[in-house]
Amino acid sequence: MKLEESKIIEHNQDLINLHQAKLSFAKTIIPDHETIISKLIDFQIAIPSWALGNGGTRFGRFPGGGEPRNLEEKIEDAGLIHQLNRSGNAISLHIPWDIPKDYQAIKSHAEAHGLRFDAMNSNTFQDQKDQKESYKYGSLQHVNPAVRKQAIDHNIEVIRHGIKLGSKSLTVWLADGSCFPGQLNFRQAFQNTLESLKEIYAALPDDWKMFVEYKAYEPNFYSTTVGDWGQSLLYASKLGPKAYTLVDLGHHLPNANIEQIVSLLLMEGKLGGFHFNDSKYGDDDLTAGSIKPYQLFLIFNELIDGMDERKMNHATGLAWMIDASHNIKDPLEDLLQSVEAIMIAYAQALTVDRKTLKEAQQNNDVVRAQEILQNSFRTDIRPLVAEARLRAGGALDPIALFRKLNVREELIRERGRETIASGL
Ligand code: PSV
Ligand code: MN
Repeated sequence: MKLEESKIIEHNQDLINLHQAKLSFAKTIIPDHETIISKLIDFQIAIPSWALGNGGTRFGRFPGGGEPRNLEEKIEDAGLIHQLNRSGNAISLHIPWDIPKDYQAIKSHAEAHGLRFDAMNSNTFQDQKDQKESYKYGSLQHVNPAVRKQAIDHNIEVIRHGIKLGSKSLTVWLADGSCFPGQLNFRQAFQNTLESLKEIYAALPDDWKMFVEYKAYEPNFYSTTVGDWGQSLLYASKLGPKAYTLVDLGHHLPNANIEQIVSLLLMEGKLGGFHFNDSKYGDDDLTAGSIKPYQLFLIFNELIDGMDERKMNHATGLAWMIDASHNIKDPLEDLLQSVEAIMIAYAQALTVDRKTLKEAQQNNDVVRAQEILQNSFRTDIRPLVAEARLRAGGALDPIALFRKLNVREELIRERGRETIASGL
């Protein structure tokens, strides 16, 4: 399903007066607003194919209806989000859930929706039907070389799918670890994983990147073989220049200082990608910015600081993606909210007066430093975010338009109420 462009124009006309009033006030209090708007227009966040349906929890799943039934429909849904906000021009696929039947046709379908293919994701955390070896006790870390080989081959196959789609990166997230003390020899698990990753790395095309995603726990509850940023950085450093750490916001132990992690990874030139979501307790996969918006802002503050230091392009220097799951919200509305929260945090961080902040830091003026950050966080930047959307051809209020056009009802009519998105 595609929206008629005239509906977006009509919607914007209805809201334009109020928007202009808010914008002109924002412009009076935010210096450099034109630069911020143009950076916001450039900034794009990839949508994961597995977040377009209702994920549920291990206790139950409550389908919302009209969920995408195949890769084509997942692309259409990601395209819808992009049409509404013009900030999500890429989709990230998970193999084997999203294996295309016809690569050229899928590529053209994505192009027709203004999308390209972001990082490819492998899956060695589940056993697939007819799979020879089981991943019950790990994949790349496994004590049995046959299991490791199967997992390595799978990752290489994922790279091949990605090459045909024009993707440029592979994200490896491993569920590998142990549930009980004594189950695993930590050093052997690390070495096995490293050797396996080296074989995958060797299959990467020259212009590709490999992202090593870490996670503190779950599904293993005693140890995880890529459990934190230190371990991920070790793998990435040992692998070589095409390997980077990927930070998923939900993959830390409670109260971890993620902004500091981000800052140091950037300093080392080893931060590669991001999975945005939010959490209260663990890997809750909630809407970005819904629980800890100040943390999201502080993370962006470090991202901008570190990227500017290395002269990196904000839009293209790192792989930006949402990785969330929706239990009770409409997935498309939830993703629209996430993108909005990310854009707001990015825009707020762009307003930080870095020169004065540096002076405050040099003078140990703690109060001033806090004032600078909180001033940026508490300034209502939303009119600039809306203006960027408007100029890029999106809707001033994407969720309001999504509801007004009865998009979900239309999708249910087209696809049915009981559909299940392939994958999670
Ligand atoms: C694991 O929790 C994770 O964050 C990884 O990125 C996976 O690939 C994704 O979720 C989907 O299972
Ligand atoms: Mn993730």
